[in-house]
Amino acid sequence: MLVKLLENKSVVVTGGSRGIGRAIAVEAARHGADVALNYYRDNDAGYGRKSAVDSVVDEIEALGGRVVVLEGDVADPATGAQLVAAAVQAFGKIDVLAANAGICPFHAFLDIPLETFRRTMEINLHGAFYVTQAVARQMKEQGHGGAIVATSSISALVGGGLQAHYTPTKAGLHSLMQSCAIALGPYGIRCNSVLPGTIATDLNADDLSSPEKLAYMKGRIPLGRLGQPLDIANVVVFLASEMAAYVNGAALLVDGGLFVNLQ
Ligand code: RM4
Repeated sequence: MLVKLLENKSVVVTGGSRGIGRAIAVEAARHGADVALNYYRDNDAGYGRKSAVDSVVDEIEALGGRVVVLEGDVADPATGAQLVAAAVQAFGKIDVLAANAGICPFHAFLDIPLETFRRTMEINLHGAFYVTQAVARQMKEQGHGGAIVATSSISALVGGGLQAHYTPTKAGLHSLMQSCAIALGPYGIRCNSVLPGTIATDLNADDLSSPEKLAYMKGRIPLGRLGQPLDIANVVVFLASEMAAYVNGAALLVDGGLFVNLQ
């Protein structure tokens, strides 16, 4: 019997059509929440005949959850406000934000295209800043607190030779949540980050298509397997729920032991 940890909550998820964001959206619905789901172009039919968005909407509705979908580029400051308006119009409030949207176009440092660097920064960090600010303004106005969880990464703590444009954004998200925990705590708004390790998603499908890279990563993980989006979604649901009522400014590694595994 599932104890529903987000009963009647209104949850906003960015980057919610695939990967970790999709899992967060579905698990929030499984735990009783209504979901406002943002995505951006990420809608190819990776789920059989249906588009990614149609598929996740079906899955949420099959769980009895209400869902509203809004396409928008989080790197556009207006998207955050539009997402808030859509969620409030649909559900009357916002209780939780999963600031999840992110990209990781692996690329060598010395010759990375400027646009690749800029887009990674603008989506992963600036986008999360804009959406967090828009949602926090709504939560403050509502007057009954809330919970914000950013999808940072193990890459906030360690580097990647092909990720010099990416790891700073994840470190930035970790730091953003720490500062927001201070700024928003007086309004009863808790801010925390989840730090996934290597999770099997579209983000790293190309990178891990190399048998050598896949074997290397699995070999470094004491639990002996890559993470799955559900492994992260479960922790986000916890951090968003009243079970984490006194958790504020925290960063939770969810990596199978990858970070601590030196030898
Ligand atoms: C994570 C970590 C993983 C990588 C993904 C794309 O932060 O670096 O190893 O697969 O990003």
